[in-house]
Amino acid sequence: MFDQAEITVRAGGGGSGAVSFRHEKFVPFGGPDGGDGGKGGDVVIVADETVSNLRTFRRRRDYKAARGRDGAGKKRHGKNGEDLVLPVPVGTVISFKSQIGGDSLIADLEQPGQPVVVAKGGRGGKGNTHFATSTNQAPQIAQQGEAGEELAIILELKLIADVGLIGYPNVGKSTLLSAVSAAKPKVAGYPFTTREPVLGLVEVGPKSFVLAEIPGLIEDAHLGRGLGHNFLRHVERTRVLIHLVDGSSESPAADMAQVNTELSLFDSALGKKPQLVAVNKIDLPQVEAGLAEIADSFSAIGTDVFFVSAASGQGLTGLMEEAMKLLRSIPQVEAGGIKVPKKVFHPPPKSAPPGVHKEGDIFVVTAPLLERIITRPDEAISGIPGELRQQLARLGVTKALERAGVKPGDKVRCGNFEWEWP
Ligand SMILES: Nc1nc2c(ncn2[C@@H]2O[C@H](COP(=O)(O)OP(=O)(O)OP(=O)(O)O)[C@@H](O)[C@H]2O)c(=O)[nH]1
Ligand SMILES: [Mg+2]
Repeated sequence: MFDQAEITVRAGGGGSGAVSFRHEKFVPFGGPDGGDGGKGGDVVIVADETVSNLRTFRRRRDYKAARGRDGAGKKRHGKNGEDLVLPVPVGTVISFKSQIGGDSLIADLEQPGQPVVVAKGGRGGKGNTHFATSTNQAPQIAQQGEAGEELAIILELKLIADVGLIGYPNVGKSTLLSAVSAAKPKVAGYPFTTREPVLGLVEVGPKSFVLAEIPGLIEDAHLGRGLGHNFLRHVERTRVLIHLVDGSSESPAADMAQVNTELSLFDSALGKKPQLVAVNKIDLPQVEAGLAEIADSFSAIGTDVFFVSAASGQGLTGLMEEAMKLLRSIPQVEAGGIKVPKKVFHPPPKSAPPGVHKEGDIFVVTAPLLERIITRPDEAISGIPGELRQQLARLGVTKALERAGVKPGDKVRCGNFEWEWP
């Protein structure tokens, strides 16, 4: 009963900062005026009521937001990359697929309009204006844009049950669910056969609703007895309850009252949810014989009841039609129009201290932060500019190279920048 898709989302990278200098008529040595790069677009997933399934995401798996534009001279800031917004059905659960294995929950989009940023765009690089110091008025370096976050995620559409099927263990909930839907929960003559909620789609004419069997509730379920407590949360999401009682029990009305007490003790709002009460197993001779008495005991407490047999199917159509009617009388979106703040999910950082390895005679440095420092592309670099040396020391690259045994005259490479070790 799950609709699922696995996709890769990539936020836009930041634009690069510019290396540029003022060229003014009467100013022979203009200062640096390289603008910053724009921020990359985020990938945002939004719960959208007009989307009903995840089919689109099984067809196309890669999603990429726009990159930020590069900065330019005259301190012009690069344009920010546009966000990529992916609409998914309300009720979609998003989890992060970790390379190490195991998934972790990113978001549970339960409310229409609820957004979550699943991949954050990279920040724009700083232009060379930021690198000017009192001793270096003409910085030749700027910063490249930061890479956008990239991750593999799993989208799962949980069917949200409209109607909850509750009642004591063994009253016939699974039998009823399999009689009215295609669900196939296990049926057995002992309590707690069903240990997790089971969902089924019930069709009533051209309409349908999702019915969920809530595992057996017993006295003190709210204190954690039986299986009830964990599953009361599922009841919270439903809009209508069908409360099934066993007609062959000693006192069906007392059973119903007991389960309702449990519901209210857990959460008073649950006890107030609209309920349809149905007495089951009326096909049994002893139940049939006592029907009038059962009817009296319910009317004494002011409760209308349906009489059904999950086994023979008697009365089930009427019960489902009534549930549909009740559902339609309750507004679907109670939380409509609520503004939910956008949450941002950050995958675990990949940052690591700078690494050095040798490729032939060349010392190759892997240091994302250093790779982001760029030099003026039109300037041939002889040796290593003093300003870059400072950055090397600051980022721990100098130490890493020395540890790797670099000697003056050796070739060093980082990203697409190569120079000779002084
Ligand atoms: N005669 C008769 N027996 C029924 C009827 N409905 C269910 N039963 C029987 O009652 C027993 C329990 O049925 P289930 O459908 O497993 O009951 P449940 O409420 O899902 O039980 P748990 O999941 O264990 O809480 C089984 O032996 C069923 O065959 C019915 O309408 N008539
Ligand atoms: Mg069951």
